[in-house]
Amino acid sequence: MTVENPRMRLIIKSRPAGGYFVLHNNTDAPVTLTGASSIACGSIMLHQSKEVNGVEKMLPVKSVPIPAHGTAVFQTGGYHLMCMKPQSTMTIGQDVPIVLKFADGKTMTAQFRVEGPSGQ
Ligand SMILES: [Cu+2]
Repeated sequence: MTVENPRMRLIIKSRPAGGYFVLHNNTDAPVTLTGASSIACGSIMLHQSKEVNGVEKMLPVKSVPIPAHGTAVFQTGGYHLMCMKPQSTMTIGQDVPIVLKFADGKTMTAQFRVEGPSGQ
């Protein structure tokens, strides 16, 4: 498994921050992302943005499947991590560690770069 371009988008610290990345499954078996956690976030939810009756809504999802040799894209308007309570270490320009959790019990940690509202 590899994580490409991991980043958090911080609007203001009192609001949840979105986490975006591309997850590559380089193995011969499908894997399922079931959650994430971070000391920088309080808690993290898996979300999917969907248009419902012309309004974009964020819905919680239990898991995200990644096929063998496939990818899952976490981006604005789609799947993303939701850092519910950004902590003081969540500072623009810094990296924060995010632990990704999988259905088989394995975890991996990636350093997410914290960006401002416009992605700088
Ligand atoms: Cu969200």
